[in-house]
Amino acid sequence: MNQAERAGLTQRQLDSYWMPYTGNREFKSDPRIITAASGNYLTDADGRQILDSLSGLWTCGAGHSRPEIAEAVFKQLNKLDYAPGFQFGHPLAFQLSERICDLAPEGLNRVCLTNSGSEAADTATKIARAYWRQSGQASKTKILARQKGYHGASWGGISFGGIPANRKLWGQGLETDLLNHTWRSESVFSKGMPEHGAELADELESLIALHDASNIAAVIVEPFSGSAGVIVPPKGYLQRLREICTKHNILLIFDEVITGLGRSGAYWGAEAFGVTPDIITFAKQITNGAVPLGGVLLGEEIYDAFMTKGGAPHSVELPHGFTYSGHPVACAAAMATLDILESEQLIERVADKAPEFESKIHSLRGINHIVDIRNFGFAAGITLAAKAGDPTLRPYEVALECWRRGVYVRWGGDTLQFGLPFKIESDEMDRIVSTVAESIEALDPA
Ligand code: PXG
Ligand code: PLP
Repeated sequence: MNQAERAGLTQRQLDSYWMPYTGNREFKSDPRIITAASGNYLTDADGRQILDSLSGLWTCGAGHSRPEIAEAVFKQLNKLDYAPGFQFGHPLAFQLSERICDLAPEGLNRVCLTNSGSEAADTATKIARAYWRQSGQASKTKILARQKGYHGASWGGISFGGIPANRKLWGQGLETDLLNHTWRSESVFSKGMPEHGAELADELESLIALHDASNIAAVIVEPFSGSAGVIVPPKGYLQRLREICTKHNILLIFDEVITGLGRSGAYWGAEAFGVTPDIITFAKQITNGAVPLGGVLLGEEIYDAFMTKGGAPHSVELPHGFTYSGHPVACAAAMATLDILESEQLIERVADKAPEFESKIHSLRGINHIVDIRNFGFAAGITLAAKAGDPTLRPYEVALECWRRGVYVRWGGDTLQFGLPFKIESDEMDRIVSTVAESIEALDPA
């Protein structure tokens, strides 16, 4: 019996679902089925308790199945299950937006709500293009981004995303160009931000020279690249991007779907890295993963460009939105999540414990096949040497061995990725680190 059978699933059920970003053939040959989760642990179909080293998919920092969120969601469903968000409103969407603005870096004081990080990236870049058009500069349409960047799976995200495997199947997307990523072989095993490499940002000047600022709407980057395996920017790099964008009148967008809401040891990567963009996108941790919700934060200068050019007063200034934008149940989950982050001081906790995590994860240096370790806040990535000419094989094998040993570790490309639960205990950190070491050793005994 495999886990699907033990979970009561039929082969037809297993076959019916085309799983996202999954090796469906491999998965269905030996399914890994999660049936419950609580705190820092997942429960699988065998009833095993599995330590969650990625907080779901970077989503559940406050721990799984929080009763406060469940209660808020249940109450909301009974009171107002849904309200049309186009031309009508409900209180929670406004209250949540104000609260996010209160937490935002100075100057970012307007919020759009979406259902996911992909929609947030689409929304942010659509607003950037429309903003320039509203401002009489309609030729500013190109979106610049960065190699190894991840901005979701919709047409926007795959057009300006920089992970090769996510692009190759789809053909032509939007007009974009990509900066180089900031991973450098000289900087391997850097703790936190690499000392050197700020000058990599100067490549933006070359791309601007090539395309001309009059054709560029925005630059979108993750403060640190998450999906690519936690690639942390060199000291001074983001400051330099900010200066160049300001100099050339190009909007700077930080995609904070992973770095936002605590993961960086601050509410925003912008705060942790000391650089304020023009637009921030967020998702994931905003509801602790319990209900889909994302959004975009921007300043009133952008908002006002639409309000003052919107035509007749009853006309729609931004013809954009989703059926579920600002869904009351998602807003209720977000309010409960922000309550928890504040009352349990979880972001302060991440900042306090990040140095402990840094030293523990870097203690893996020297283990066979580990060729780089990177970290920031409660995030880390480990690069493993290619096996049999395939860079993706070893991370997959190691992560599955970790799963067998009771620790959920995310693999992607040539990396293992960690996004610790904010309430992780020291012995649980130790267990993650020792399980990775033992798994590598077990697969390939010296
Ligand atoms: N931007 C960033 C920076 C992200 O990390 C998205 C946008 C898209 O969000 P949605 O909600 O549409 O998936 C993401 C999502 C991983 C992993 O293992 C990362 C994401 C999703 C799934 C897995 O690193 N990031
Ligand atoms: N497709 C059709 C036919 C629709 O009517 C709608 C929304 O009304 C959509 C797609 C978009 O759905 P959503 O607003 O949930 O993104």
